[in-house]
Amino acid sequence: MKYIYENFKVQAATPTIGAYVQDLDLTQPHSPALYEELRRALSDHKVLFFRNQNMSDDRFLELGHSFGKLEVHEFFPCPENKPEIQIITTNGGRTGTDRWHTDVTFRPNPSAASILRAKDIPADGGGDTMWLCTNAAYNALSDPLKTMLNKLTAVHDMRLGMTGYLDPAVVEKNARENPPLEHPAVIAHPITGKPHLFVNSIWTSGFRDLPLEESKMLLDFLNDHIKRPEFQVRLRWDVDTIAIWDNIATQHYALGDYEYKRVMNRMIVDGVAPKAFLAA
Ligand SMILES: O=C(O)CCC(=O)C(=O)O
Ligand SMILES: [Fe+2]
Repeated sequence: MKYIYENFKVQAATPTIGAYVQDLDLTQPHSPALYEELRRALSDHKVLFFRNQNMSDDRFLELGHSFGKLEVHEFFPCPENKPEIQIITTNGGRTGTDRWHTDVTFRPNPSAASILRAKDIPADGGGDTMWLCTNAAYNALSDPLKTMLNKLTAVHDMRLGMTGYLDPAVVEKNARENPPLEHPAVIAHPITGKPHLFVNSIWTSGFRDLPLEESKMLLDFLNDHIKRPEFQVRLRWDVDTIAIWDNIATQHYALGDYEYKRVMNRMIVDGVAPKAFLAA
């Protein structure tokens, strides 16, 4: 489908997910109408990519605030007086984000969106990020399976994804503060109303009302099903590339195929409690 935008050009990366936003200079301030159009482009394409945006932290914050209230994170370092910007440094290998996931689904209100800017990316490649569309993954299922999933509730458990990646004492503390909780297995997107499969490989422990064996079988199937390349897009980063993703509409995977310092700046937009696509 072709969408019309007034303030910038949008080049779809795939028919399903991802788009490059062109003819837009984010180093300059912009009108509320332009940011509104950017939010529409995000709804249309689920992930937006911007190249060569050598913007100040103030402009970066303006971009973040235009998508909603920004999370303040105590865990990561930040630029001085800008606690909404997280500085995330990794060295490749098993970072934990090299697994398909939607961010923080163990929270009652998982993030609505994330904004990531590459600050230091060596020229040799590696450290790409991939996204997949959870609406396309849902739509590709058979009607009988959709009907079943529409009625199921999934359990999300922070301990599951963190164990083995963080110090056991840190896992314990975090798990105590975030006990397991439930979300519908298929949610209605809060903006578009479309159905999205809402289970992922690192936080979802199973389905509340299924016996263990059936729960495991179904979850394993879904976590395999979502990996079809037709649902995915892949971004090669350059310094000052920015990606904005709709967290509820997607899963992502950060490749660990590099051995250098990779530095990113990140902002997280607060979300709402996911609602079932079909009320039981
Ligand atoms: O570093 C990346 O490319 C993404 C890492 C990730 O999972 C996140 O920022 O939520
Ligand atoms: Fe993530």
